[in-house]
Amino acid sequence: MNAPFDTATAFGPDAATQPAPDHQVAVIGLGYIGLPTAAVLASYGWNVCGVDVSEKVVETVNAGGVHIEERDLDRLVSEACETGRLTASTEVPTAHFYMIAVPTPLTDKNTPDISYVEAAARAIASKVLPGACIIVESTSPVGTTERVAQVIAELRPDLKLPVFGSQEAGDIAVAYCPERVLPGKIVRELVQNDRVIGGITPDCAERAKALYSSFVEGDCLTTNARVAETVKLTENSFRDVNIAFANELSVIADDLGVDVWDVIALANRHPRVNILQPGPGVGGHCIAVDPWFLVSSAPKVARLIRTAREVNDFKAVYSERRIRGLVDAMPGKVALLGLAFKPDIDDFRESPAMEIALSLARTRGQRIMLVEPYADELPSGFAGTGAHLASLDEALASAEVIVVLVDHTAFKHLTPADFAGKMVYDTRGMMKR
Ligand code: SAJ
Repeated sequence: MNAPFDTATAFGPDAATQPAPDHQVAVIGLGYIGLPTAAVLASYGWNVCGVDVSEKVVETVNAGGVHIEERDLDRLVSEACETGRLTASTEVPTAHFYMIAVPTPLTDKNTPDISYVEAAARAIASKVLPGACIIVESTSPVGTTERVAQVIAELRPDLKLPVFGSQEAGDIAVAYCPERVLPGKIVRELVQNDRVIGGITPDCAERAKALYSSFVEGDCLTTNARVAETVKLTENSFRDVNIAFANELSVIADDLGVDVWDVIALANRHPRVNILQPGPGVGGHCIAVDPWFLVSSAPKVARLIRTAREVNDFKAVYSERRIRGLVDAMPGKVALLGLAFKPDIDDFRESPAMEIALSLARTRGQRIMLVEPYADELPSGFAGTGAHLASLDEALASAEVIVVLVDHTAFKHLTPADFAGKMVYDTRGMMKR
C-alpha cells in the first residue's frame, strides 16, 4: 500500500525545487508510544525512520525486534522492518513529518521536565526543510508546542515559524496531537481512537491531520495547540480524580465497617452514578503524573486535582499499613498476588503493588511469596530480601496471609473457598466482582 498522501502538492509550490527528504515520517523516541506509532504508520504504507538516543534500541528495531512488551507489537515491527518501510537510527533524518514521542518526566518538585522535547526540537532544527510538519505527541504542559516552534525559530532564522493566534501559514507547520492509547491495547487503540489535533495555526492543524487521517479510523478533531495540550492533561486528571473518589470511599468504608464493594455495586445501580474501582494506589506512567502538569500550571486554583493525587498516593501507604497489620498478626507465610501496575499487563514500573511488595520484602523477606504470572523471575529489586517467586498453587497451599494486589485474569477464578482458614486482604475487590 502506498502512503495515501501526495507530498508534492502538500509541500507547496516550491516542493519540486527543494531537496527530497530522506523519509516521509521521522518518529523521535521509540518508547511505548513512538515504536507502536512508527510500526503502525509503516504498516499503512509510510516510509518511516524511528529515532532513538539508545543504540541498543536502534539495533533491536533494525533487526525487526522490540525492546518493550505490548500486545501485537512484535509482529507489527518485524513485518514493518521486513518490508523496508521501518528503519531506525540514532540520527534525526530529513522528513516530511516529524513526530516527537519522548518522555516528559516530573521533576522532584512535581513540575514537568520538557528538556527531552526541547532536545528533539533542536535535533529536528538541524535537519528540517521548508514544508515539513512537526507534531508533538508527548504529554506536555500547556505552551510546549509553541516552545518547540520557538526553539526552531532561534536555530533556523531562515525559516518563518507559525505564530499562535495568527492565521498566517509558516514555512513549516507545528502541531500537538496527544497519544491516548491504553497500555495493553496500544496497537488497536492507535487506529481506533479519535484524535485531537491542535495546530499553532489552523493551517498547522490541517497539515498534521493529513498524517493522522491516513491511519486513524476514529475522528480526527482539529483545534488549537493550547486546547489540545489541555485536553490530554484533562483526560488523565479526570480519571485520577474519579479513582481518588473510589479510593477515599474505600478508606471511609473501612472506618465505618461496611464493605466498599457492596456500596459501589449498589450505588452504581443509580442511573447517574458510575464509581470506579478502589485499589492499592494509582500506578502507570500517566495517570499518576499528568495531573501534576495541570496543578503546577495553576497551583492556587487546581485544588481538587492536587487533592486527588494526594488521596491516590495515600491509598498505597494505607494499603501497606493494613497489610503490615496482617503480617504482624500472623507468624506464617504471606502471599502477595500481582506486581504489575494494573491487571493483565507485564509492566511493573510505577506500580503501587511493586512498591508495597518491595517494602514488605525488605523487612519480612523470608516470609514473602510473590505470585506474578507475568514474571519469569523476580524483579532485581527483590535480590537478597529472601522473598521468592511462587506459583499460585504453592501460595494457596502454604500461605497464611493472602493479599490480592492486582486482579489479573489468572487469579479471577479464585473464590473465598480457596482462601478458607487464611487471612485475606483483597485490595481490588477481585472476589466481589
Ligand atoms: N485504576 C484503579 N481503579 C480503576 C481504574 C484504574 O485503581 O477503576 C488504576 C490502575 O490499576 C492503574 C492506574 O489506575 O494503577 C492507571 O490505569 P488506567 O487503566 O486507568 O490508565 P493507564 O495509565 O494504563 O492509561 C491512561 C489512559 N487514560 C485514560 O483512561 C484517561 C490512556 O488512555 C492514556 O493514553 C494513558 O493513560 C496515557 O498514556 O496518558
